[in-house]
Amino acid sequence: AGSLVLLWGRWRAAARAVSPHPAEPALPPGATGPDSAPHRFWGSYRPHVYFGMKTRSPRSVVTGLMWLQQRDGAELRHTCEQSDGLQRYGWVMHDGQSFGLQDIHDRGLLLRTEFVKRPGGRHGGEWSWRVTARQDGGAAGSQAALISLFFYVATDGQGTLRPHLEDGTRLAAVSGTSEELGDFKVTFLRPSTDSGDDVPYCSYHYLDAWSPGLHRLTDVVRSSLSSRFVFTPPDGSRRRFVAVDKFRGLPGAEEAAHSHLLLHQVTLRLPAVVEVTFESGSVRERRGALAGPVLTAELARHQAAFERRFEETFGLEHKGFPAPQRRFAQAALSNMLGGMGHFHGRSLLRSPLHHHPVSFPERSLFTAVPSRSFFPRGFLWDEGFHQLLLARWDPELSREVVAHWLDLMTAEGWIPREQILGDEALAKVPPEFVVQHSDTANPPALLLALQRLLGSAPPSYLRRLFPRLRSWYEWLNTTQSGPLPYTFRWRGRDPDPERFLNPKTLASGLDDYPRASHPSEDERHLDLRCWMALASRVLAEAAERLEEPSEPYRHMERALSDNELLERLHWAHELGAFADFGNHSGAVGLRREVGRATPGRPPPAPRLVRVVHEPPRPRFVSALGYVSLFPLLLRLLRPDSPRLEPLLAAMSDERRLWSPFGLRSLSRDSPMYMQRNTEHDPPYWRGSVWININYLALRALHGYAEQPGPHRERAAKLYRELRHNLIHNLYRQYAESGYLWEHYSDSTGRGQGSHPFTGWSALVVLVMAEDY
Ligand code: 6A9
Repeated sequence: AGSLVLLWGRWRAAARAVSPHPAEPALPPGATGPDSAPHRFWGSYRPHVYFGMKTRSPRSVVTGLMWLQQRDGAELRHTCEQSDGLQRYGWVMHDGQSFGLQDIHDRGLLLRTEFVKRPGGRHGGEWSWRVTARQDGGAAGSQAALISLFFYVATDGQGTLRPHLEDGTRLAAVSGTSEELGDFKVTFLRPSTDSGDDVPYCSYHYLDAWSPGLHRLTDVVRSSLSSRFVFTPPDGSRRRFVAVDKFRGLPGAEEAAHSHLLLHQVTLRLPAVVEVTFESGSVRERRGALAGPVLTAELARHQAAFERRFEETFGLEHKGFPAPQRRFAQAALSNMLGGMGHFHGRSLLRSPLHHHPVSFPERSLFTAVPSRSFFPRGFLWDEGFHQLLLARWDPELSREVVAHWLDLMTAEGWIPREQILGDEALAKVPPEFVVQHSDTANPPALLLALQRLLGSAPPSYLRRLFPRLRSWYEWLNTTQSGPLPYTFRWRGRDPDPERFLNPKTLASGLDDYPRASHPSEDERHLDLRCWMALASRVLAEAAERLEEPSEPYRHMERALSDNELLERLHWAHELGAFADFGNHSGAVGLRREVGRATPGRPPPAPRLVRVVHEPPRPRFVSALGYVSLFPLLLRLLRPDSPRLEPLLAAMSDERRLWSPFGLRSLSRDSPMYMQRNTEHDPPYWRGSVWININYLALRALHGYAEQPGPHRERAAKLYRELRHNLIHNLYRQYAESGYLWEHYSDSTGRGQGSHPFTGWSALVVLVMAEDY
């Protein structure tokens, strides 16, 4: 019987690790649907395509745009790809709800994509698009540029679409029905010139095809293109071009037909304007089509409202920022809002008790994304920073996002770090990165956003969140506990230390930031301890607002912000800073090793292996960088702490953390500074400037500058200089490269990593506004 009980216990634990949390969902059922939230039902919630819309529902009908410049070597554009090499694209204005304006610069072509929504009916209202195509710059060749725009509507496993053809080739409209939209009609209006006249000549094609899923739409269209067509305007300038022909199936695709695609292609000379209207069958009386001059007026009205609201919210004009910098800040915010996605699908999870990954039940996630091209999906700690910004623009929207994330929680209280939901998201991730491990945490940065929302959040909202917040906290507190009381340790570090210069700690979010050289159970991680202090404080504040017991959280908060205990556990005298503790060797390196040769085979490529020159022992980790600053970053250090001075000194020292472009992640005199981890793995958090941490630094310095204390003046000075450097460099990079980036070089300021990466770079708006 004893062993049966044991088995039962193991089975239960395994099931809990990967099954949903039992508390009622933070989002009441239907809360995001067309009845409760019609104003947010439709949106540009497909951040991974250059332009597209869908509804916040599981298998939404989607709409989108593709384009092709009709010249040699030009490619079909659809999903945002870095390899497309566009000079610049992104939302110039976007209000996160009913209006957006985007400019796309693609080698001589400027596409402006705009949408505006109009409320009405019972299915989330109606909307219109305007796509304006112009020559960009004077660089075009002698021949007037010819381009094709492809507008499509596609289903995702439910709903029906019907084409309406004119003259056999022009897809004038698509009518359809779906679960969440009822009857609807999408109309592709005839193109006009800039001045509103009919274009002199254009050519129409259409495609009616079935795709295995939304993730194959580009392939379906690409494989249907044929170059047998001739453009024959009346002026006699004939030329060949490419258009959709018959769809003959995808090579090698045996998958079932899942998505019905109807696509309208119009081919024309620049400049041209094409409008599309979406009309809902449930709108009984329509004040005329939202097109032409009516659309022009609506767009202008929304632009003016956006400008006004932006100034009311952030006050950048009032602060004296010139127009180009204000436009930059508007674009940063707009790309954050225009990067919001609605994803639906199942995560693949794995617990230490499972041999195979298990799929979590279907979930929807409404979230911003770090990068539309490279990471168009949800990341847990990134989202905390995204929502710090969005909570200022639209607290209701932020509340929804936070609730969505909490509803992804497992029975144990774990929230998987990376959310890869649905075929389109999955198509962007190499298989080895898909499975999420149930021992792997991620900083609870969402609590930073929640802290900002607490003041204005309705108690009913907090009450729904609270059981989940409590579980999340408990989960972190127990599964990530450290070797001593009031210490913490990130689980899930790279298991094979000999393969890396320093085994990574993906859970921390600071991936390759140097930690103890030999992962062990004796480690204590300073950043996690500080995150837990913050978590304790936010939990206590939430509990107090709900008149729930808060003393356990307050107790933890006091213990974790006790400066004496902090020093005992984490002050490294030899480093002159706070540090992690663990089984650590300060003398490791990578050596090129040539593998053993096999006779008759080419010699194997040399690879890098780690050599340990000095055996590890329990000690503080000899790295000065972002982790060392955490007690300051999260404002746990008292303003009169004797440790504040050495930290401020390290921050302002050019040989250590100060760079003209922001604080670098790792001190320039650290042995690991800008060192690769393996031959395939360049440095990431080993010197570069990261904006989320710089934002925390500014927020903290601003706080220390406001409180009396011996270092007040110094903090104020550092604050001013750091703020200036950060704004100046991000603006310069954006102006020069067209993008915000994932991180920035500490030696040149250049943007690095993926782009566009609005993610935490958009915090520059709060920095400009001095809103902490
Ligand atoms: C790899 C491969 C095309 C790394 O911004 C998201 C995260 C951050 O949370 C983290 O702090 N980024 C930072 O160190 C990007 C992580 C991407 C991991 C997935 C898949 C490429 O897919």
